[in-house]
Amino acid sequence: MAIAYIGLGSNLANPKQQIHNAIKAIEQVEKLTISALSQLYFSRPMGPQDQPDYMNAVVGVETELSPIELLDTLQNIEHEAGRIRKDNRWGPRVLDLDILLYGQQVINTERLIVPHYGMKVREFVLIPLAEIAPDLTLPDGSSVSQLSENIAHNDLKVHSKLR
Ligand code: ROI
Repeated sequence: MAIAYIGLGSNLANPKQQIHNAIKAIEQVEKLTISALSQLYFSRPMGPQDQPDYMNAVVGVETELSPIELLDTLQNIEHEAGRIRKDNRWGPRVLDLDILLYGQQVINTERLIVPHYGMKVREFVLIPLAEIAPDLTLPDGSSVSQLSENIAHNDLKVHSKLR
């Protein structure tokens, strides 16, 4: 069993509903149990500014799935939500589910890079992650709370509780 953290993001097609639906979908997966759920955050787009604001959240899961099985599972959920994979990389998206961390594993393959390459500079990842796992450290030894305290908030706000 491993503990993994998943970042959720949406800025199209009713983002709040997308995040709620994604959490329900994650809960339905066998071999995957949600153990922690951040609040729902409102965030300004990182990257091109000519796109809607985002809703973001982070969940902690206990899983028997391997990292690649977890990736396949999350991509299926994105697909079900109507995500089109070839959407341009920094453009708006219906649903984005990123594996942020998988235990303390470092993975560098074509399909999967863990820890998520952008997580240390994204307030919409670090702040919800620090909310649910303040004592967590990354494989490189950096502290999630410390990273989150030192990052610009860029207008990040709690929008509502997810439960
Ligand atoms: N910006 C915000 N605020 N939240 C996201 O989830 C997000 N995801 C992305 C890019 C386009 C980098 N910008 C984002 O993929």
